[in-house]
Amino acid sequence: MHIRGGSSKGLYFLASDLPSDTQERDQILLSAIGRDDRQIDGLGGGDPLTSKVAIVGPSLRPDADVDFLFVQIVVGENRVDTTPNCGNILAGVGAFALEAGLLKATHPCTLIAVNMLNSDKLCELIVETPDGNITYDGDTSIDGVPGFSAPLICNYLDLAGAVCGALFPSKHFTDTVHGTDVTCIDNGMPLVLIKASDFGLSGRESPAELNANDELKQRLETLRLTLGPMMNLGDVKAKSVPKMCLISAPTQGGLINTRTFIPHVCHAAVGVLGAVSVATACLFKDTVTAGLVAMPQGDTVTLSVEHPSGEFSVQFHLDRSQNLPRVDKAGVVRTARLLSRGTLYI
Ligand code: NQM
Repeated sequence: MHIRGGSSKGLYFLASDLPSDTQERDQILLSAIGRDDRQIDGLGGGDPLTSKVAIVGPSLRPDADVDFLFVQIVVGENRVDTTPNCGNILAGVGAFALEAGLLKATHPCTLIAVNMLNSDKLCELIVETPDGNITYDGDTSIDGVPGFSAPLICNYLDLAGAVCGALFPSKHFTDTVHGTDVTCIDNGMPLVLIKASDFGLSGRESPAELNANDELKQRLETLRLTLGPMMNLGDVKAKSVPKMCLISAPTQGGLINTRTFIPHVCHAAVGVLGAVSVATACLFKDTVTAGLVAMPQGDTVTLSVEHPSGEFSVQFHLDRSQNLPRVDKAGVVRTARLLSRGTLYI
């Protein structure tokens, strides 16, 4: 099936329809999405946000309903990356599991526990299924997607260090690398935060403007390659993480403003887990967000992360019983839609 999940879209496969040999599997996925930068001979759209794959099957974990593996096809490089997860493609997993008959829907909603294989963490999806049938119609709008659809809730449990093994994998709130202050964080997505002003930018530039700035992209890549091993990710030359996020003060009443490189192209919006990781950094006073953000107070907080095409709100349930706050649950609202189902020729 071809499904829009949040502000991305991808091909969703039943795990049982793909070979278990990963090399053979990856060749099929590359042929399906496309191998060149325009992906002219496949179904991708030449953009990282439309070059994604979900592989879904029944879960062996007693506390999960389905297993989900996310695969990023790296545009124009004829290779795949399974290191990060993707919160947008995850949003379509509930629809796929129901449409494919992996699960039976209940009325009026269906709760689906997804085991995210990329990180071995759980996410609860709450999908609208009136009378036991999935509906895509509704009045919820998300930035980056035109129109309105049925809302679906994604509640992430225990994301800290999902990919890098620790929330602050470099063991510091702030590091200074090549003369630049950075915060390395992983609350679901490995991210490097840098103040836009450190590069002489306002942080309000358009993605097109930033994508045309070769000197900026070179400086970001130099930092990324140095920070990869410090974040327990090893050599990240061929990996799509860490993503690089330029931060600045909010301009629309939100918590913080962002421009995220994923990792070489500036995102038109912000990734789901990317937004969760940025918002998490804002809870700690010694990260590079200090001075830019009003520190969130309270145990349940809704935080708005501004991005080039609007804002993305995350709701955190915090445990403040220890010295430092801990995000117990991160909730986001997304929408998804089945675009097509059929036979793929490779
Ligand atoms: O951060 C883009 C997207 C994403 C990933 C990316 C995502 C996430 O917008 O959870 O959703 O960071 O490559 O789909």
